[in-house]
Amino acid sequence: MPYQGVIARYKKYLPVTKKTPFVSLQEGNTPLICAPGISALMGPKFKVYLKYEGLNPTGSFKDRGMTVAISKAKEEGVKAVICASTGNTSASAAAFSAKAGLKCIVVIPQGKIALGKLAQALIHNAKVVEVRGNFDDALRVVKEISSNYPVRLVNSINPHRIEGQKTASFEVCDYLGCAPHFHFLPVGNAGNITAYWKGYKEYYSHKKISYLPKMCGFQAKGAAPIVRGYPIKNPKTIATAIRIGNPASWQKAIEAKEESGGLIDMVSDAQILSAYKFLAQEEGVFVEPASAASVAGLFMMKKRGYFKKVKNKKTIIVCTLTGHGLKDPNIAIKSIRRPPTVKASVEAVLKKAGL
Ligand code: AN7
Repeated sequence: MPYQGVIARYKKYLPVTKKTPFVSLQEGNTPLICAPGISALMGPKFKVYLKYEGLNPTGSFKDRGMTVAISKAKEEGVKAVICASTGNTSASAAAFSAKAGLKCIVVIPQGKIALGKLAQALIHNAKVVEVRGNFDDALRVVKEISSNYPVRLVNSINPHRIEGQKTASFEVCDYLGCAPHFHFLPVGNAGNITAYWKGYKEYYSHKKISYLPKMCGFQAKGAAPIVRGYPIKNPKTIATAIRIGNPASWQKAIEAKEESGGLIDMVSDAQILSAYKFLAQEEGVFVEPASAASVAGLFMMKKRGYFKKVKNKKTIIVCTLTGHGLKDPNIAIKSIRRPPTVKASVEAVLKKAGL
């Protein structure tokens, strides 16, 4: 059977029945890439893998949850869906709604959405509305609209989103043949850390894995409500995807951290950009800045001596890279020097190319 998306592959673990229409773009089945550059920095007893979610059909992990949320909406006769978004949720909701023939309304913070994501929501014909405010303001508005009008909320407060997203941990375990020892990922609204942890626990209870990983989540320093312990009124970070001051799954993220014996910490924009460049230049993997928070967090914890106590002969670490680098081309261009322009001659090009 050719691959048909996460619902077809993992339906046994998902809230679907024979009556559920599978609305799929063949999401999931993303590569778990061996990262020799990062592994070398960690030391000989460590093996680091990158779960490259940027290779989903709309370029982010959101597609895993969206296929389930939109399929269930379709099954239940819903005609329209709505979401607030820092960009990727809206791109995914717009694409799956197009496929399902649903109306899609997207509410985004004005001027704070990466270019690629806005292009996606628009070209898939979502009704895009910008609000003067941040993601948290947008979420407040769409929650209220969805409880008073016949339109289904497809943010990660919708439990079907979490159900779909947990398939990423199934894939990690199926690929490795075991669980990782540590799982690093960025945290914004905290749906993904919630979903991964749920997935790992389910695989553990089905005896597919014999131990559980420690969940290590990272917020951006200027948008780190969970780390600081209070909501952030004006969250700030270049990683616009995780520019969130009051995460919807705050409590669930704390549970994931505590139950797994992991941590939730924060990394600066400078650390994020440095990991972003490392991934592109040493591993050949282009991600959007928010995604690099997982690797930035890994580098920081290594420096702090977090792994000194680890006794395993071989420690497996997975870092989730949540979104593709092409989502936010402006950041890439801004963070590297512009290319020089020279005369169209062999000598001039050779001189500049440093050959
Ligand atoms: C690339 O699209 O919240 O902690 O509205 O796009 O599950 O929120 C995006 C979040 C990490 C954080 N990396 O995940 C949205 C949105 C990328 C993201 C996160 C997001 P959660």
